[in-house]
Amino acid sequence: MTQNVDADKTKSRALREWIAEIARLTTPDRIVWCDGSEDERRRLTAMAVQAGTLIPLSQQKKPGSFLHRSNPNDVARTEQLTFICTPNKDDAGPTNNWSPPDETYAKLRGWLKNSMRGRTMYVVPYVMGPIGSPFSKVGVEITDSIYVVLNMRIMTRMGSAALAMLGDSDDFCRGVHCTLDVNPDRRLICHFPQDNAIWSVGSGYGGNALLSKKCFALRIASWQGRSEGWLAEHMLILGMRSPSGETRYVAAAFPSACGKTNLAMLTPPSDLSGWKVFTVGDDIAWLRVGSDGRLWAVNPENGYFGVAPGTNAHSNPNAMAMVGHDTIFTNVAMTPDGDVWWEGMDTAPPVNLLDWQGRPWHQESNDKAAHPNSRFTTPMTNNPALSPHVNDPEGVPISAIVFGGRRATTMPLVLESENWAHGVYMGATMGSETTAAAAGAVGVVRRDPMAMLPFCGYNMGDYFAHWLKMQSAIKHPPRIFMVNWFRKDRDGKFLWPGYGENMRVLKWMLDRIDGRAGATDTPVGRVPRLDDLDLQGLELPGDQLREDLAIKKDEWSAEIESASNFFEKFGGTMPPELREKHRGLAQSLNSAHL
Ligand code: SAT
Ligand code: MN
Repeated sequence: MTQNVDADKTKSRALREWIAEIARLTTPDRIVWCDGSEDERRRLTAMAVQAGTLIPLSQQKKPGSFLHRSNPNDVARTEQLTFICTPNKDDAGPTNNWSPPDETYAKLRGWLKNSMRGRTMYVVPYVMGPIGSPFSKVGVEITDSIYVVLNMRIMTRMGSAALAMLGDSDDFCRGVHCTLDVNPDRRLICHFPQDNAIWSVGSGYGGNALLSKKCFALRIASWQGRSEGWLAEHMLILGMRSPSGETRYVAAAFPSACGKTNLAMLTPPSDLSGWKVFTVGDDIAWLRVGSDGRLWAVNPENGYFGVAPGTNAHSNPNAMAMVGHDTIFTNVAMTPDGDVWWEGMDTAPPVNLLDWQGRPWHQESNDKAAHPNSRFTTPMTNNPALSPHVNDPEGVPISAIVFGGRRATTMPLVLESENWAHGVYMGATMGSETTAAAAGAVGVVRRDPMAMLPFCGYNMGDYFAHWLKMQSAIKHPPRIFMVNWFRKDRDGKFLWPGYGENMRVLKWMLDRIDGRAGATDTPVGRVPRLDDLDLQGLELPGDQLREDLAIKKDEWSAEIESASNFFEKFGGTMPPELREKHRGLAQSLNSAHL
């Protein structure tokens, strides 16, 4: 057993002491510091293959790629087991699970005692944000999972660069991850924002185990953002280059598994010739006010952890290209010739398919071949649409913020806010039908403010106040919009074709900002009229689009009622400005003739 930490690994005494402390607790057989090198990747991959953690795919069909099958009890984030641990319960707020730090540490220490005996403890230093950016932050994840190390290597800027950035500082996010025996009874994901620390136990899956992602870059970072005056958001960032060569940037928040990755790397329809979309990020944005008074965004991540099912040459051709090599697939189905398959791939399922658990699968089977939350982990450099500005230290300037959800009714295709406060209200009241990204029922509408309900590391009432307060710091605020690609007609058919055609909606937003496109006022915001949208070459019956843009009084009355109930939860922490906005909207809706 090795417990002495090589002094030559890091200049940070705080890091050495912390590693030694966790090693004393977990008593691993050995400690391995990850350097992020290609050689290390090869070595760890070979070990993972040997252990059966990774299954090599056909090197002709998917060069450099592997399949991982997770424990069937461990296939999505577990929100009921995710906790914010602050001394004061109110700091976590009514929408987070809370537990007191001392008790929680004691319980976790009990579980972790000698937990890495016979195992290797990997020390994974990583940077969130571009190397060399003053806005980037260092994290270190201790883990006993090679799968986690190999994923972290794709998802973050991992290894020596992070130790170089840390130097002798003690300012890093301390992440302890131990898979234990993947037993749901001993599974907890705990955040200690005051200690800049995360302890995740008993799960090896995605957002539960890759601590850089939801745990650090959203829950802990949102806490830091509040005290440091910036925003950590569950948003994609995309650039749109117009035919005249100008690029504008949009940040957009949607709940997990609502097509953020597809939107972030959208291919514009050929009718909108000369337009091109570039991806800056597909999941998380750190937003700060620049010296020019605009809002600037960086993507803290280095790769994509995208939902596989539904990804195909039509929904996301760029994603299909990027997962063609050097990708780790989790819980997808495998073909007999060593390729991958999932529902919605647009090719018939091959015979002799193995399902996500490695069992023979037949077309008559009622079960899905790929798990609905099966994923690909791909480096962002694989993305043909990657923005050339993804590593810019200051980020990219944001012209528009978009909030969106998955709603079968009520929400029009697009809605423009009157001003920042109204936009914050739109975000705060956003709702969406639940998806497979989190364990639990699928398809139920829940309020998911700014798509941050599962990811805000503090009281959401205070979070709304922080959003409102940001306005005074942003001299040139982005315009805020709401979108819904998922509205359905009476027969349950989608009213809008979605995917690449969503470009038409984004284009309308830019045209609005530049004063080139019209809109009509409704009591709940501005919507385009049919001829305000660029519909060139799109075959869509006018009535269908009108239905998609309609604001219906009965639906909105129900919406406002349900938002009231949600607001009630927050009691005194709900900013009066939002309550006021809410009352105003309810009144104008009441007196409107729609
Ligand atoms: O499992 S993750 O949290 O990383 C993915 C998601 O929910 O968006
Ligand atoms: Mn997400």
